[in-house]
Amino acid sequence: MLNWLRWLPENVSTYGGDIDSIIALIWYSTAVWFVLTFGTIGLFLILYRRRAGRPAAYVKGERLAEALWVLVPVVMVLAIDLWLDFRGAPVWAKVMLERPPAALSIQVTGKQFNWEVVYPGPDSKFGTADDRQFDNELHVPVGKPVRLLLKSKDVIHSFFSPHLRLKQDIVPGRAIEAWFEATKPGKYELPCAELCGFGHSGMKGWLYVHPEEDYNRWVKEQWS
Ligand SMILES: [Cu+2]
Repeated sequence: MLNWLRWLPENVSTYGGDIDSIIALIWYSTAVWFVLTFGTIGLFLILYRRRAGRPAAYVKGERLAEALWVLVPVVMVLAIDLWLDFRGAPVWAKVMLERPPAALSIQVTGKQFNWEVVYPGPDSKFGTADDRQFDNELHVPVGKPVRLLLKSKDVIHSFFSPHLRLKQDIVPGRAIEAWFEATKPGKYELPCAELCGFGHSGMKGWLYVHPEEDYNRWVKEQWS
């Protein structure tokens, strides 16, 4: 990844690179636009400052020139916007629309101020006796597409994994799907990204990405 995007947390998701390229594009175009705009303002401040012997200009208005000062930047901003849409659409499709068949489904329920993580167990069905719940711990195998069913017991929360580049709002009364495939084993933070009450800042869990063998061992331990 580009050097000056290193302030982002390490990407450990299959689609993270696509997300980062869009972040970079927005970042660059905004930075260039910022420099252009404030550069022009600064330049004009210096060029047209008050100077001894130079009388103030009496401007009656020039319709065409004034219109162009508005219309040219409008066209430029519009072009940048359309370019971002054009580049962003395939990434949106990859992350939101084209979900690969999942190796496992996990239900994550947000509540003030915890993540309740429910596994369907060996029968792969939720709501049966072999379901198991873990608070604030999400265990997954590396290199496998994982489907998340996101729910809330009370208010709006937001499931956020900076390392997976996955952030999805959770709305009470709805079950919202999300997916990811982790590329590197490790322990990663899972904060809530929607101000949800007085305990919001402490609402976080951990994502444990295991090598496949370790994950299978963990499953065996839990459902022995
Ligand atoms: Cu929350």
